[in-house]
Amino acid sequence: MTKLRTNPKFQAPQTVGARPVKPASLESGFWNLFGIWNLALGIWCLGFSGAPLIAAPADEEYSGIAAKYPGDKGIAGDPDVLFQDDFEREDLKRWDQNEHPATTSLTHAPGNVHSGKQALEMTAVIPGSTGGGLIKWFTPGLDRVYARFYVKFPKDASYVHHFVHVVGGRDKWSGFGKAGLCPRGDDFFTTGIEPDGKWGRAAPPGVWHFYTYWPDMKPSPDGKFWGNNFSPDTPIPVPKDRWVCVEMMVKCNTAPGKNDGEQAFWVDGKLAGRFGGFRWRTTTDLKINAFWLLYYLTAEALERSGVKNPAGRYTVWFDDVVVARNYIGPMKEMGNTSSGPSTGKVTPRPGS
Ligand SMILES: [Ca+2]
Repeated sequence: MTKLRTNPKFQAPQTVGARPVKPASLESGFWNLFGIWNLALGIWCLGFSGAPLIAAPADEEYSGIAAKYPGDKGIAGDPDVLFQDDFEREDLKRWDQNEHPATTSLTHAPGNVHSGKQALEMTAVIPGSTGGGLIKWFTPGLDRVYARFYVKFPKDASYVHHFVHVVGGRDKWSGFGKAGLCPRGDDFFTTGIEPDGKWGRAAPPGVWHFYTYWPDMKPSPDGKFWGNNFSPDTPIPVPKDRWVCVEMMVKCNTAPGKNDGEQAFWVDGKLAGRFGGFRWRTTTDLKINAFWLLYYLTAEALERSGVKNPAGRYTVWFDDVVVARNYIGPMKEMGNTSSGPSTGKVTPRPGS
C-alpha cells in the first residue's frame, strides 16, 4: 500500500519506510577526501514537512541472498552476487584498488575476525596516515546495488571522518575527488554509510547516517556543496567492541526526469533508514560503478568532535563483504535452519 502526500515546496528526498514515518531531516555535511576542512561552517539543517510517505517492499527485511548460504558458503556463486570477500585469502587481489597498502592488512587475531580465520584491518595513525580504502569497480555499471559488510570498532574507538561508500561514475574515477562539488547529473553521485559524531554530541564513533552527493543536493553556507546528511528519526549508535552487520542499498532513478531513486540501510538485518525521491542522474548512461570500503580519519574530524589531542592509532576491522543486485541480509549461521537473520560471530566448519 502506498500513502503519498505531496508538497510542491520541496522536491527533495524524503524518508520512506515500511510504514508511514516522520519526514526526513536533511543536513548539510562535509565531504573531505583531501583534508579540506572548514570548522566555521557548522551544522546546517533543513527540515521537510508534508513528505511523501511510501510503503517499502516488505520482503527485504525477512529474506535475502545470504539466507540461502549458511556461513556465506557458496554465496559468491549466486547469480545476483557481484562481489564477495571474506578475507580468507592471503591477498587482497579481489579488489581493484588498494589506496593505502601500508595501513591495510589481514588480521588473524581471533577476537577481530568475524568468520573463518582472517578479517581486514585498516589503521589510521594521526599524524601520518588517514586510514585505508579498497575499491571494487563494476563494469558495466548498475542501476541498483546492495552492499553488506561486517564491521567492528575497538572498545576505545574514536570518531571517523568518512566511511563506506557506493559511487556512481561515468568512468572509474569520475566519482572520486569531488569534495565540495555538486554533481551535474551526468558525471557522478556518491553516498556513504557513516558514523556521524554530530560534532561530539554523539558518543564515538557516532550514529549511522548517509552522507550523500547528488544533483539536487543543497549547498552549505559557504556556497560549496558538502555532502548532505540523511539520518533515521531514531538515532542508531555505531557499536564498539562487537561486530555489526551493515547493508546499504542505492537505487537509481528510472529516467532522467524522474526523482524515483532511493537509498536505504539495514543494521543487523533490520531496516534502519529508507530515503526516497532521489534524482541521482540526468542520463541513464550514468550508473553505479564502485563500492568503496573506506576508513578515513583525520585530526580535523576528531578535533571538530571535541577530541583535544587527536594524535594516536585508530583501527577498524571488516569482514564478510558481499555486493549484489538484491537484498543480501546478515550471514546465516552454519547449521541454523531457521529463516531469521543471525548477527553473531560465525565460524564456518573446517573445509568450508
Ligand atoms: Ca573472514
